[in-house]
Amino acid sequence: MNASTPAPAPRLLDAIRGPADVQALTPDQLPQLALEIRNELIAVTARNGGHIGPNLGVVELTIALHRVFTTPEDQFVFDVAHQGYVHKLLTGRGGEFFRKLRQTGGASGFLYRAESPHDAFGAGHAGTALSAALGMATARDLRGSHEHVVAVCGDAAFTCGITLEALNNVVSSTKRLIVILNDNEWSIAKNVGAISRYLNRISTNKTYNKLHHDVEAFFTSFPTGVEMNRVYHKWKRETKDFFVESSLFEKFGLRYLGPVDGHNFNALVKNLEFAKHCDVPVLIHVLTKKGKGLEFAINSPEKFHGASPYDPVTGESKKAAPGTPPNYGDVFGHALARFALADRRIVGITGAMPSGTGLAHLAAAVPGQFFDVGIAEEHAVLFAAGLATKGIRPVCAIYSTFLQRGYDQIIHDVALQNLPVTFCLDRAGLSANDGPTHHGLFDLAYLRCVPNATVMQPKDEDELVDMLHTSLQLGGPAFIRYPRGAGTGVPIKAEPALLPVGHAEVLREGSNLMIWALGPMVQDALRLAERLQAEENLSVGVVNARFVKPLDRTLLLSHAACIPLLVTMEDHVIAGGFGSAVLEALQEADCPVAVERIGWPDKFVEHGSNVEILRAAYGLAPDDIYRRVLARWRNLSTEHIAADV
Ligand SMILES: Cc1ncc(C[n+]2csc(CCOP(=O)(O)OP(=O)(O)O)c2C)c(N)n1
Repeated sequence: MNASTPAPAPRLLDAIRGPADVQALTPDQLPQLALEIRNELIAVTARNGGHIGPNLGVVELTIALHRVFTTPEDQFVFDVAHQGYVHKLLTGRGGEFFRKLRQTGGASGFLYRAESPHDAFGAGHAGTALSAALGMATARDLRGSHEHVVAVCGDAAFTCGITLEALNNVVSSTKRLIVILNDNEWSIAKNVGAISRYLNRISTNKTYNKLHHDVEAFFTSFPTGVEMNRVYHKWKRETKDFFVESSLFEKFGLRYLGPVDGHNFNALVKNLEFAKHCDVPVLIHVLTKKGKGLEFAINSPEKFHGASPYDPVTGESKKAAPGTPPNYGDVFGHALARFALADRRIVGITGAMPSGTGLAHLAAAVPGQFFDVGIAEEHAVLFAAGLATKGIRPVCAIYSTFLQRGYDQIIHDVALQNLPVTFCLDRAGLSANDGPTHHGLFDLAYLRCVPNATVMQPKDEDELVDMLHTSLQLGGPAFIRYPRGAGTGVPIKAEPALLPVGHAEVLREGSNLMIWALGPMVQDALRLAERLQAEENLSVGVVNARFVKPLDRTLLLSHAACIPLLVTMEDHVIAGGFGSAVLEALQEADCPVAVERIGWPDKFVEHGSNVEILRAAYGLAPDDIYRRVLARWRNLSTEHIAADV
């Protein structure tokens, strides 16, 4: 810049340190703030990836919320919390912290109570906002305080059972709760189900829209603020009969307002001000555009719901390095489509994740054998159980972390009746930049205690296809877990193999140590064995465990009988996982062999830039594991020598 170049005007956004700064802006500055926020969201997510579409859609809504309410005294509960980036930018989490969104040391991609006092309730899973907000509003009433509680729910949250359970309880729990229904007609894919169709009818219905405009006209003739109570009562009298009594939400006892243009500051602020003064729970139906302000995100809402890094001008995703193997999810989806074409009894079920799970391939190949049930994992599992009673072979594709929702149905409905349902758990292990709400680190612990369950994990994507094929021949429930992202690049056999259930695969013999590894840890185990052999001259064997349940006890006990140290490796928490299954089997056989268990500790693992960084942070980098195993081996050798002496 030379002396004659004018300095760029300072951004309004850079002066925002909290809600007071948002409230100090004049109304005519708000569009400029919105523009700056959108530019920041695009710049950061283009580099780091993230939930760009949902956040672009709630820029005006979030600014309006912070104009009308004052956090942290007032409290916002965002459903899923993937749309909380704008809230972060307005509550002192901009600048470098935001630029490192979803990276080690930067802002999380969701909301956390530990990250900011402005995050009243953490989330990452869908459908929790209304229940949590209702609890908070009820606590406020019990304590006699006066703050406002606002739940911000997407339209897809209303496909979740919990949201409907909360809705059923609103009126009996509190008189003061504000619910924002942020309706953009999309879940990750297009929203599904009867409620979605109902909302669509409201937002396109002329009577509702007329009502909305009349309400708007009414409001614009009155000042806001101190006058509001009088205005409200007059308005209530005059419009009593005008309320659309048939509104679903009115039937649940909530005052329905809307639909409101979610990109119009004036309309948003007026409706929020109005709701703030109501003495009944209020639902404001806000219509927004997912991806607003970014043409390609508007045109491809599914791709830009949660995008990987992209070109901010063209929208093209950053290309994977040449030769990158296909994702586990895609391999699974293609294989299932192939199996389903050959066997019409096979169907696939997703809870609102057709592309994430790979089931979109099934939907494209055989749409009649594909079901998207919305964000309704409990229903997905139970629906599968029902299908299975009639000879259908359902495959439920649900991320490891989201299957936690369907646990009772797994036990009570599927396993107890020994129904043949296959569960495919993508994202087993870390989902690094998403963080603790999305890591799939608990499934082995919660599944291997369930009678009748077969629980397995492939070492590569070809074995995943074998496992899927094998599971479809079983007479009871089967669970296949596999990690996020690319496979190992092995070729997929033309015809899948039927795996012998409960049999592990010895990949390398050894006489000093035997490593029993699960899933992607098999590759780590092979490298570890090589290195121990090369650097310490140890004879190290490797077993691809394949089945956690039933465990290959015969092979395990044969190793335990002649090898002094067994090592288990898993991408799962140590507590209750694969290593624990090994320990239990050895203990039951009274077999006193030393076992070193490698896995994640008893902690919630935060988000990080990538898996390698997080592994290093928890002492699970390959070097750490090498040192740990070697130290255990040396200790053991010393103990043996001492015992011999
Ligand atoms: C229990 C659960 N299942 C699935 C998901 C994956 N997921 C994240 S956001 C989302 C869609 C949310 O749609 P909506 O609430 O309408 O918000 P929008 O993104 O459209 O703003 C889904 C299915 C999740 N977070 N939690």
